[in-house]
Amino acid sequence: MKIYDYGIAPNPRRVRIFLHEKGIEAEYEKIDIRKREGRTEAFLEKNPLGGIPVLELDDGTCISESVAICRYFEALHPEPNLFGAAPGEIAEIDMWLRRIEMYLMSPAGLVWIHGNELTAHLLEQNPGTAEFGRARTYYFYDILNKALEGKEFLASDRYSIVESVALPTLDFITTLVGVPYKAEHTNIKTWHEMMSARESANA
Ligand SMILES: N[C@@H](CCC(=O)N[C@@H](CS)C(=O)NCC(=O)O)C(=O)O
Repeated sequence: MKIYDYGIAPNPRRVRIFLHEKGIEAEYEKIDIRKREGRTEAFLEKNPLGGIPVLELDDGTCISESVAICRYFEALHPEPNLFGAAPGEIAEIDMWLRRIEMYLMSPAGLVWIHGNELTAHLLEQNPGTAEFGRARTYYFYDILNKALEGKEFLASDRYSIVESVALPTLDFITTLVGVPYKAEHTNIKTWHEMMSARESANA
């Protein structure tokens, strides 16, 4: 099996961080998304949406979506458990995964697509959509900051997949997208620094 990957892209990085935390080694093949290699006819056969990461199994089955790929590896290697053990923990982890995806990555994605010069060649940008995305990102930063009050980890009292997903998401949004959290978001800053200091952050 192998994983189609691209170094600085946030979604493939989620999987690399997760696998590092689980102690799993994988084979990677680079798909240069800047050269639109994920949009070739051959790659669209693997993922009709054209994005990476994609996990290709030995029988040719292709699994896309970063969290689904992580879930596959968790099922294959249940320990260390990163998707939750007790029902409440499983649900909290799922809740935060969905929140990070829908209320952080999605609005920040609007800023990336409609407000960044690096994506200007892809479509006719709408500055109003970028502004909407920016406002919604800040709205979620406030919620995230409050949720992290007195907590080391977001969903549980231990490291989980939520951290593997949230770190590259936050790195992407605060750097490439250009929507940094505010100075008052001290809990996000502490969490961000702690997760960035883990060995897996370099995976
Ligand atoms: N929801 C997907 C998002 C996949 C995605 O958008 N990947 C980006 C890289 S971070 C990509 O391949 N962009 C290039 C493209 O879509 O052509 C996931 O979680 O894997």
